[in-house]
Amino acid sequence: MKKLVFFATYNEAGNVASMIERIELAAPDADILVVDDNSKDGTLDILAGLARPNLKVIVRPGKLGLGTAHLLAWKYAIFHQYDVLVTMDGDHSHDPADIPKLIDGLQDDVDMVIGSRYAKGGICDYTGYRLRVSQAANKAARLLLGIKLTEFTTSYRAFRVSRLTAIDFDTLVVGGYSFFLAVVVQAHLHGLRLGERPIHFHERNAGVSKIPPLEIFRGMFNLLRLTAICHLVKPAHDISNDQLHCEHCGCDFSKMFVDEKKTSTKSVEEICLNCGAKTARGTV
Ligand SMILES: Nc1nc2c(ncn2[C@@H]2O[C@H](COP(=O)(O)OP(=O)(O)O)[C@@H](O)[C@H]2O)c(=O)[nH]1
Ligand SMILES: [Mg+2]
Repeated sequence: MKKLVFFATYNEAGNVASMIERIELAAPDADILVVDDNSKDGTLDILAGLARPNLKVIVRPGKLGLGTAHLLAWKYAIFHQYDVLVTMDGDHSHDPADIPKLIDGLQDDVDMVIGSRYAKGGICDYTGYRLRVSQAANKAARLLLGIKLTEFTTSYRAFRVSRLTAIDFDTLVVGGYSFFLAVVVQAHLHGLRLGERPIHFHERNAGVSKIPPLEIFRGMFNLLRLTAICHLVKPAHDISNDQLHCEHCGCDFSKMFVDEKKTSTKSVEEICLNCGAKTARGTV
């Protein structure tokens, strides 16, 4: 079984080397992919010094966002024909020792396993306001979406790669951290079997959180939008998740089409998840 473990980095100089060491210990047979958005704190120098055959680093030209970094990792895993993809944060909030447990979860006829802080046996080290917001957001998601999970928002997940293309990637190009909730909803709508395993979620090790202060409002709006989609919208148009070559950066799999709904017309945009190039393709 070919396994890929992925995390995104933006200014994680204090964490990146130890993350890779701990992943190698927990999953010695896995390859590791890091997508960095041109960190300026020395993360890239550290990664360059770690050159090893099982490590691939993709450096994007600037801060293109966490969601598109994850989508690029999905496309990388599909293009390179991995069987299993594990995604996680790069700040030690997610304990790499849990990787085998998440991968094991795929065996019970499950296509996507979420590492849950709120499942029986799970632990979240947040305290006070942040704990209450996180608990409330996940409870609200369960209630409004009607999806029987306890965790919707962490990025710690294992995927059966062959099932990723059942999801319409176009629906996942949403801003900020809303990506992770959108993935659960779209996976559910497109028939993927979802499961959970309890995890211990730790405070980040070094550095600072990159969550913008107003993200909570975007998250609330996104939950309402996804609730409507979940209950009212049937996955409609044909899914095209083809691996498309980007003429700007030369990457063989990073380009995708995104429908932009304008008032009366629908325009299609090409975006590259690797270099950020955007091109309008006209209206349909
Ligand atoms: N490549 C990339 N990584 C990001 C970006 N934003 C956050 N990250 C990484 O995503 C992971 C989670 O971010 P973090 O700030 O810890 O979010 P929090 O744990 O929810 O506070 C960390 O490894 C960050 O370095 C981004 O825009 N681009
Ligand atoms: Mg974090």
